[in-house]
Amino acid sequence: MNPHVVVYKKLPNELLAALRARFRVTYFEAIDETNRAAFLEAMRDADGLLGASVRLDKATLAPATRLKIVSTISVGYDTFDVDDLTERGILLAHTPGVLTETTADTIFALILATARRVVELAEFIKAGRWRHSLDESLYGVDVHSKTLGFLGMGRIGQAVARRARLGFNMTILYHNLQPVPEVETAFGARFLPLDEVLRAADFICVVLPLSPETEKLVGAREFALMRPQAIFINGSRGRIVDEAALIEALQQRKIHGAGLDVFEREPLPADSPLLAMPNVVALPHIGSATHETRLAMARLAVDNLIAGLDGERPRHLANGSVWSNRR
Ligand code: 8YV
Repeated sequence: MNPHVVVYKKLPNELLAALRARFRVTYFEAIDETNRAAFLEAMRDADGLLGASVRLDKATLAPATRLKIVSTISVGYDTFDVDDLTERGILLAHTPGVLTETTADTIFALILATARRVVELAEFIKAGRWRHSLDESLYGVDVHSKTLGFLGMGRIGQAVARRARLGFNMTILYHNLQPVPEVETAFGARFLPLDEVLRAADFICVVLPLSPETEKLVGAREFALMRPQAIFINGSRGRIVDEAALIEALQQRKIHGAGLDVFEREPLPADSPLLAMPNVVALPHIGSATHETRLAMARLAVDNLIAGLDGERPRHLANGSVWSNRR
């Protein structure tokens, strides 16, 4: 019998057809309270899973006793218990690389939009309030030639640093697990302790994966170290930030503003104080959300899944030791 694949995120028709030509496919365009029970039932005899944005922890996947590979349409894999999948010998494939530039574009859009009050002033015109030339009460702050401090310096951080240095002549500071010589050579970036980056930067940009080590990394202590004119940018995972501390820092004007594409809870509740602050630009996790990039991610995730079920090594594994141990 053909392997059983459960898909839990909407796929382009061409990719769904490619899966159906090879496997028995149970297809869900998205998971919600109306179909979650059916999804969990279908997983019980799944050989492969393909999707994104649904938390599939150890307890949820325990009944999936036939599972050989999980292929997530995302670079992040914090929605899984990687240690459990590894212990069970289940491959976890993901989609790094194809979304790097698009996500870096989103992050730089947040930097510009927050600094120059783009959303607030666009609404200003729409509300018919533009009646004379602007005075300083509506001025933004410059981005060019300012100092951008990174928390993290992986693929996406390096792509943002390239935009900042080569496009906007910004000074690059960063804190990371280890120094990244290529960004120091290419962009004059300086590796510093976390607190020094927070103290010195005009913009602080979080580009870290979510892990037990990074969860709540940025809280009240860290916001207190930032400059009052600092703008905080998060384009990675909301739970890296203590969101209550961020709200308090903004309300007490300990920082100047925030550009956020991710939140502790997603979707962000409509009554979040963040949505009532004019100095906050909030986006609904659009990091990689372009037609071109989401298609490329889906294609890569399907290729990873097919490889894993065909007994070949998927291109991008989050737990490569599972493959190595099989050899
Ligand atoms: C989307 C992301 O959340 O790739 C990631 O880790 O956060 C974003 O690209 C993901 O693609 C799920 O739709």
